[in-house]
Amino acid sequence: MARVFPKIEFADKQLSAIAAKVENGERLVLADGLTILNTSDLPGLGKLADRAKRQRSGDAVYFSTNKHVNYTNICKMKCGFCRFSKSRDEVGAYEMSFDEIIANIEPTVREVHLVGGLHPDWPFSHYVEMLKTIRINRPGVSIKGFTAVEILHFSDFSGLSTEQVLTEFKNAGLISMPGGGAEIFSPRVRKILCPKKPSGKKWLDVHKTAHGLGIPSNATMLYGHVETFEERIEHLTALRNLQDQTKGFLCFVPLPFQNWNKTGSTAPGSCDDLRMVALSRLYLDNFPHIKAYWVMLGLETAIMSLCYGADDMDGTVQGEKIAHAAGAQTPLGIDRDMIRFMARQAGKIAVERDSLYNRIQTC
Ligand code: V47
Ligand code: SF4
Repeated sequence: MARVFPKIEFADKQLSAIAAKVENGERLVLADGLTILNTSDLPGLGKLADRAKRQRSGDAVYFSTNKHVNYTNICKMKCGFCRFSKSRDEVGAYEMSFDEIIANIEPTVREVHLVGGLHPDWPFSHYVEMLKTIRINRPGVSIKGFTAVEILHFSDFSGLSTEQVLTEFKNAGLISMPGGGAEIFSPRVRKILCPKKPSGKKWLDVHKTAHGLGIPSNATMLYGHVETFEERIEHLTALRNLQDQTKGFLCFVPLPFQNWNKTGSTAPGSCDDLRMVALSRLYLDNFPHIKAYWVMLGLETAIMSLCYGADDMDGTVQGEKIAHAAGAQTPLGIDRDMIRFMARQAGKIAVERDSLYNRIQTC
């Protein structure tokens, strides 16, 4: 029997109109998104987004026993917001050998998140061999690998089309793609933050191609820097439009900008993070999952996010380097007990999943 939810009393009456739209299955538009990002009625917004989450996934919050492998930090792109990338001869530049990569993926790991800098010299064949080596040495591990920006780089380097690159990767063992590199699609913001990065349109085209080849993917948005609320919502609209066509996105991951220094952080605050998670859940009505990426949100805000529409915690995330290079204060990995504790704090049940969101076990 369908669950009947009690009526929510909103302090912000503008949210009542949005609730009516959500209830009637009507799509939210830019003005609704602005209302959500500006509301001071966080309790009302949380109830609305949590309801939308529960209608999709009940009490479950998903996680994966996973490892992030960032195989090199040498990157020719040099995005203004990135503290991870280094030039080849800079102190701290590194390249992982295949043996090091395999040693980093312990036999208990079920999924590896495999991304790195845009290495100026490594040929495309190096990445194909990387996938094959992981598949041979860790046959039980799903590989979620390579951002759309990396795929474009491999295509440039090799002269192959993005479709050919992705086909070779799929044949070598790639299961899905992460959502990195999207930043904010707005050309205005890209010009300021990462002028050399391929456009939002190119990012979307790579994901469209991947979906057409049966490679599902995630999408991200980096927020809390110089973008406007309108630009955030336009980014979500572009993702929603592509998802209408392909249905290939599994999950959306809002990434709060990490910008830590000795006196603290200029990153968005927790209330902005919660509004962003709730907006993601309500606006992206065709995305199955919304991720609370605890590495960048912080553990407390990640728990709260599970009450604001998120139904995924990424995972144990051992080995992450990108957020931590920018000063993220979160642990370098958490264990399953912590995942279970966080889910319970939010009144939810932790469910271990594989890369494609098939349930493995309840924790
Ligand atoms: O593309 C770089 C971002 C991304 C900073 O798909 C920064 O499941 C914040 O995409 N502050 C990589 N973000 C991380 C990523 C990701 C993470 C977790 C799960 C998934 C998924 C994807 O990190 C980059 C860039 O957008 N990034 N520097 C920074 N200072
Ligand atoms: Fe390179 Fe990615 Fe960092 Fe940009 S965000 S500099 S592409 S590693």
